[in-house]
Amino acid sequence: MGGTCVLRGPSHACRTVAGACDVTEYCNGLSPDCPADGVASSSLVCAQPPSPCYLASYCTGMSPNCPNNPYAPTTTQCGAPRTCTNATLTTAARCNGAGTCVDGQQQSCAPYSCDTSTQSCRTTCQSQTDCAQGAYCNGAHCAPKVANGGMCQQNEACVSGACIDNRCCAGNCGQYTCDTGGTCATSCSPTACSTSQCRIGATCANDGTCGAPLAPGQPCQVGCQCASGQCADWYPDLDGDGYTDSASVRRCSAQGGGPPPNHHSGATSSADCCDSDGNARPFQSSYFSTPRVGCGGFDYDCTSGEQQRWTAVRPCDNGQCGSGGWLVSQLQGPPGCGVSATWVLLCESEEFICNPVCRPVCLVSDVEPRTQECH
Ligand SMILES: [Ca+2]
Ligand SMILES: [Ca+2]
Repeated sequence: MGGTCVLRGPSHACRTVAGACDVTEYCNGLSPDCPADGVASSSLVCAQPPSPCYLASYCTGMSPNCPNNPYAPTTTQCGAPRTCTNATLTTAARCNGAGTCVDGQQQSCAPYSCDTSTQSCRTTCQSQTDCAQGAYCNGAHCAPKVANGGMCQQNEACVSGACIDNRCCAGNCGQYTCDTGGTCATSCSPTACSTSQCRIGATCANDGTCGAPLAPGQPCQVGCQCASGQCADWYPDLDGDGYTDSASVRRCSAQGGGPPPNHHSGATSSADCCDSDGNARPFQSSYFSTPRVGCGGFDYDCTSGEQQRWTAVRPCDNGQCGSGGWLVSQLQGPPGCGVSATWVLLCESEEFICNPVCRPVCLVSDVEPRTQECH
């Protein structure tokens, strides 16, 4: 049976695909032969990257086979991104150039801290928190903190947090200086007259402690201890009664060199016997019923003895009628200084008793409580 062959058209694939980069050839309806074998162009992606550290694979334009996926370069970020916490920067995970993702490395930002807004290490500072622990912001740059004994200009510069007169110190020295080892002095020598133990502006008191310069009237040994700059012998009249002790004392002078308050430049002719009670003084004529303030005793007139104001006794017996006197026996005597007893204002006779001789019977008719006064 004869027949007529018809050439196949473009709807008929005439060669099977042999690879990812092969293309299908179709009959063209003009020739009985399948067109020449062709391959895909080099712009065709033939394999997607199997993991982040590989690149897409492109056809070569010459082979029907898809080449292996190339490795992503080492600049490729693949896993956890870069982070910065406190002062530790963790770099982003990156490809190793051989298809493997490698975790990021940790780096210290010290002496700076992390800038969390950019997840990076700071390179300048504006405040102390811009620096890592153990560093401080010096101008615009972080620097390591200084150990005790080192030089400093601010407290933040010191490990201890205490910059004393430009030296880092173990603590706040108060009025004391800090030595080259960073230790605070704890005592001073009153006559040293230097700032080696007391800080500038402070002076050393007689008890070996540093403090504010001594006020006029405070005990001193040398002028450098005193606010006035002068220490001299003065005679104290602390109670202000006009009489001073016969012995002088070393005291800080007033500003300008004069005597401090309640002191005189020379002893008075009669020495005060109790300079803490203005009522106790030479030639005191009054009597007192309470002991001297600060001194005790009742020698208010500085005569080295306590003289009683009221010495009369009036027992109101044995015929001793009359007025004025302590209601005590002759043997008992008047009460001592400051002691209270009964004072007879009047005892009088209303009758006589005769056995064997006649004498009046005295009766107490008026008394009052009274306290013995002395001076
Ligand atoms: Ca006095
Ligand atoms: Ca006296």
